[in-house]
Amino acid sequence: MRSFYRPKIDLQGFWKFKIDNENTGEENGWYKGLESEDIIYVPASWNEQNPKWDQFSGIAWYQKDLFVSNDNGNRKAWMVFEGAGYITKLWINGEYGGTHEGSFTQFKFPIKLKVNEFNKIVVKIDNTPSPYNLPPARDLNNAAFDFFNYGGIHRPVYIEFVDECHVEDITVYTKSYGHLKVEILSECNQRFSLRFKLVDKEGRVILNEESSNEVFEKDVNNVIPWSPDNPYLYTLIVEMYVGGNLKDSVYERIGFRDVEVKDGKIYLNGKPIFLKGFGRHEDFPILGKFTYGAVLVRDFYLMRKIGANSFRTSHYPYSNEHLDLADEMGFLVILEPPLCYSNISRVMSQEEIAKMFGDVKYFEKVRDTIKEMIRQHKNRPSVIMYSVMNEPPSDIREVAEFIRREVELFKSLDSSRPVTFASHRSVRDLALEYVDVISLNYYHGWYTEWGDIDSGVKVVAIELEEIHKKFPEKPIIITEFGADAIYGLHSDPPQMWSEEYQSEMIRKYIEALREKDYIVGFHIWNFADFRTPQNPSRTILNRKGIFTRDRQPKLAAKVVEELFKNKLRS
Ligand code: BDP
Repeated sequence: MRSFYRPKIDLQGFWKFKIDNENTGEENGWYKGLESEDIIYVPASWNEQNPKWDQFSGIAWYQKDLFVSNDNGNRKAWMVFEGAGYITKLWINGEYGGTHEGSFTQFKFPIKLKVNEFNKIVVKIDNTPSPYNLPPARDLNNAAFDFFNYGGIHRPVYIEFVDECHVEDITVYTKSYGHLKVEILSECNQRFSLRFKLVDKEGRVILNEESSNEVFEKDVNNVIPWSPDNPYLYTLIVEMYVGGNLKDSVYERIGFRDVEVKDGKIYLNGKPIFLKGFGRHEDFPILGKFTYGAVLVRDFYLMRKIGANSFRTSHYPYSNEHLDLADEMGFLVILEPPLCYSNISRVMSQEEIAKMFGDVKYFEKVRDTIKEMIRQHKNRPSVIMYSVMNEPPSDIREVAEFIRREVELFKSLDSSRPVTFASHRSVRDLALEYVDVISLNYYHGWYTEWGDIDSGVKVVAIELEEIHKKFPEKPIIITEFGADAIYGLHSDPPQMWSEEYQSEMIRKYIEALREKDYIVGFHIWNFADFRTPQNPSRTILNRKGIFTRDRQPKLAAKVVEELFKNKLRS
């Protein structure tokens, strides 16, 4: 939900910064103001802004002094973080303002500001790895996930002012034929009325109706449906009035579309779709986990040029801007919460894993994060499916049961989208029965059968047949496959780590599997190289990108373009 109406103070810029190695900041009253000469930029992770902070994964403090010259008509204020963490704690003028856990979802704290004075905004960020964090890690280089554990205020922060009477949330449901249902969550202890406006791309107001009801339902005539070919967006504006006076105005960019899974296919607006695309990451030199708009534009044009129409938000919910662009440019998104367990056995034992996944408190923490994610992104036409997690150890009974409950939770929060999870347990997975679409990650030819792509592909083909036999009605997406290639490293014949090996592996997987009718998508791992923890199988970056970290093409980019455009269904 966004607003052009609510006054806002953007807190982007330079902040004071101080590392708290011993976690003594709170007892020493740092929340009243920091003594430090260090400067940091927000938004962006702290690590690469100064090589001294690069390997730091603990507690750090931020401070911004803000002169507020206008009380904005006595409005309430809150501070919005679009993403910071892992744990964020806020103080304003020495007064505690709230705590939030999780790096990749938006949250806000109500605040009180002094007018005509400087206000001290102090934020404590705790990015200490822990096995019970989402996702789990033991330390910087020993994590269950294969991406760098960046810390800080990664995404935009701002202060927003609202009237006592305001819209708290909007939920939009659409159907491609023009059905529109809007549910409003409001906060107001006076009588109010709402006005719903729908504006098309050309700026024509095609609907303008008043209602005192918080649920608004309507069939809109002659809508243009949203699809990758024509990602037509409408602007839905909701205004709130008390005694004829405008109190709030918020909007969403919406699309008319529906998603359905049946007879082994995924349908968008009644037509079967085939997903061609990538697992991605939010990762860029110096910025860390902040995705700068210009980089996103380059990425999306590169994806479009190559013939891609889809990606998964591996392995955490992406930023508002990232998904705004998917809505605008017509990409089909699988939205994933920050639940990634690929290397969990490096972090904990089998018993500890079973215990964690059986723990009620753990489920509640996961539930809260999922709720935040869905609340933030539920109105996006681009989000066609949820992936409830990545590579859980789902050959363990307790984990499979956890997934079953998670799927139930997703369905109860949003029954309009199908659900999947990215499995790397293949035929041994105990949770495939719970999902609408089966997603499989395969690295035969890289982590096993290394150096021998043909043998790797054979294993994949056999395992796929076995899974399909067991679940003939479920569509299957290959959500990860790929090989590392060091930019500029060539080899004839193709050998591991060369650009040729990477292109051959991608080509052979797609050529061998594309005829299988039950496969409804290929996501290559990964769109671009990205930074990882240090370990013996990584050279600073994971090199499975078909583009480098600064978005230059490797040999595979051309090969993938040919495959996506000419060898796969559209
Ligand atoms: C998969 C993970 C992904 C990794 C990838 C790899 O889902 O996060 O980066 O393997 O090893 O297991 O490259």
